[in-house]
Amino acid sequence: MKLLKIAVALFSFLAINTYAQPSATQNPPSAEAQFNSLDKNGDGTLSLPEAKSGGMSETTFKKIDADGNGAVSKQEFIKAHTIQGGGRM
Ligand SMILES: [Ca+2]
Ligand SMILES: [Ca+2]
Repeated sequence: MKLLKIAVALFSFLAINTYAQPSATQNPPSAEAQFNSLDKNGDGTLSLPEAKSGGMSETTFKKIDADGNGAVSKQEFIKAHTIQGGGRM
């Protein structure tokens, strides 16, 4: 029965298509959570030793520290994360 095969193929195609629809509201929760886990003393900024203990290199730390005050604020951290996530380097 050829027709049945086509019907089955069509059905599974539609099923996959429906299933594969991406959810538009996908917010990566990682940036802020990562920052909080790195901020050991909870003062809202990352010092160089804190960043290093989290596996960050000094080069990366200085790159993320946009205003160069020697500490990475949550905004700076999230901003760097967003840029990396967007794939624009
Ligand atoms: Ca801190
Ligand atoms: Ca800074």
